[in-house]
Amino acid sequence: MDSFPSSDPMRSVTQAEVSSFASDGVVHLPDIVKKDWIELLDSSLEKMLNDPKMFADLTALSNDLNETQDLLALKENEMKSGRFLSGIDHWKEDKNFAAFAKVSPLPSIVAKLMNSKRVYLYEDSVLIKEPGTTEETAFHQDLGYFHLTGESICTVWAPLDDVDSETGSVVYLRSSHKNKKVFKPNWFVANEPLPDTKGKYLPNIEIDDKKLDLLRFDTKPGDLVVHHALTLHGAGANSSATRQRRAVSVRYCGDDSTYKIRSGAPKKPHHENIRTGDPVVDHPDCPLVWG
Ligand SMILES: O=C(O)CCC(=O)C(=O)O
Repeated sequence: MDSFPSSDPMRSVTQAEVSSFASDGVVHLPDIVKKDWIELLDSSLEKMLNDPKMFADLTALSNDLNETQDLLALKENEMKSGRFLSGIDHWKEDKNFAAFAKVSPLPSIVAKLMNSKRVYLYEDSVLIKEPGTTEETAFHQDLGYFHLTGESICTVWAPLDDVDSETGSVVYLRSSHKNKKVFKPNWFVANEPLPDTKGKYLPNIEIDDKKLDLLRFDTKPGDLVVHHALTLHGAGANSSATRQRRAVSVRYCGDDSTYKIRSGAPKKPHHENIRTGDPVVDHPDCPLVWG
């Protein structure tokens, strides 16, 4: 039997943090998860990185989407820059990722922030920006990618390295979740929407727009940043020559969530048997992890 670190957080979520999540659509929770959990993810990630099938190279995708870049500049860029790598649903293959998503302190923290009796695991993602990655994460909203609707849907972003503006901290438009609009999901490294998607076009937001109320946090392993699925967010490039920036996002939904099949959004095999309006219930591909 595998034994994992405690499911208890290092400290309680405060009432002020619950209020910040509700009003800002995002909250930074410093020193809340034991480093042992992060070390488990670290060791799994190390192994996964040896297998190129585990991750999509978003730097290559960005180069494909950016038709204006000429070939010479592209070659130069490829030689100098690091890659933005992304993977999804590692919890289905890897026991450490599964434990982090299901039995770490995350489900109880999310239940408290969303004021939800039940919490279901929707998916996880890995987001790596190697030193010298020039790609920014384009501003987007998570809900447009999810076949879900409801108030209690969120993402927990867990850094595996110290992250700051130099290495690509995530930037959130304060209170943007209150707008309630669902925007078309984009390619993540370009503002262009995914084909066949419905909804409004995303506003064009620059990561350093001083006129907007943008929130960013310096974070370290053991911290979490939790954002509402309607909150607009993006992230900077990793301009450090030596520091990597790795993070794991885990996405959850709660009590009032129902399925909503969104045209053009990526589907998982179990979504084929689901119809809009079906309630989210415990399922091997969307398991109940709290309540
Ligand atoms: O880490 C990043 O670059 C972006 C993270 C993000 O957008 C997310 O997890 O929803």
